[in-house]
Amino acid sequence: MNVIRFKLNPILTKDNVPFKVNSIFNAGAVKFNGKYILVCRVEMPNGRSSFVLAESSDGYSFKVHDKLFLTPEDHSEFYEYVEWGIEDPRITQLEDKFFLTYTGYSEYMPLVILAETKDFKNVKIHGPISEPSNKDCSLFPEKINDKYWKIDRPSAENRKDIWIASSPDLIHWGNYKILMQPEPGTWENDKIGSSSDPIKTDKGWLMLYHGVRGFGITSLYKLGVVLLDLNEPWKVIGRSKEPILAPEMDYERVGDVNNVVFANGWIAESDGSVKIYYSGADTNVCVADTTIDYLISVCK
Ligand code: M1P
Repeated sequence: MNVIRFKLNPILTKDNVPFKVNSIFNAGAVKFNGKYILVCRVEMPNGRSSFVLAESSDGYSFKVHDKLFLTPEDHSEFYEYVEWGIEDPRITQLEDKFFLTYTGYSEYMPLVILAETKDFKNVKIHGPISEPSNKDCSLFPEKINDKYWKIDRPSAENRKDIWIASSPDLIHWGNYKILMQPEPGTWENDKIGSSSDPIKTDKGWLMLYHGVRGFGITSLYKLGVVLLDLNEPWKVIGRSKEPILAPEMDYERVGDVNNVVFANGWIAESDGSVKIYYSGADTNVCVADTTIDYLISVCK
């Protein structure tokens, strides 16, 4: 199986949101109490983003909640770092807690915010876990060598690479290492960023990522996959040579930002299948099906 788009894509558009938004897109995904939960970014009419939950019993047909889940205003002591919006949540389950890593956007430029919840009702916001500019942060879903691990994308001096770091407590980070750089002259020439929490397989950690290449005034966002060593996750042991998903359909080609497929959520099922939740043209939420075996095969 390759990566197969769901035939009823997009599964969510702004018409599915029971209040006024400009768009719904870039959803983090997790299974909780037997339900599929999406934490979706909604761009509000003022152009700043918040999060709303959508839930489903089959992973394809979602109902959007009628109230926002998390807003910049919920960030009281950290408000100045999220005043322009919160964006692109990734969700990682660590034991009985769900950790959200997302972009806080403000006059200081993007940085990474950490929050946690046990029930998708009450949220504890820990605040920034990076300086600006940094985004696209995902956590590994278990400790490795007795440490927590994150991947993220600092930007400086025109560099947009993926880095990895470890922590004893998810708050204090160090042991920074470069993980991946864009591949010059390819579909990911300009920048890369991680998509969601890596999936553990017997061959290594599977990590989904986006790669970007600019053409004149437009940029193409595509998805690739990489395999990291199980015990030394800073070591790349395989990487897709070609994108596994690229903008082709009208709902990926045309929207608020044309020619974008962007993912920040995926769910691995017990039968080896994987649902990739992604957005087309920064305007909707879509899903595509694939398998762990296929994703590993393209990393070889
Ligand atoms: O427009 C595509 C994406 O652009 C940015 O992603 P990144 O900085 O990682 O390339 C983000 O604004 C993202 O929300 C958006 O989908």
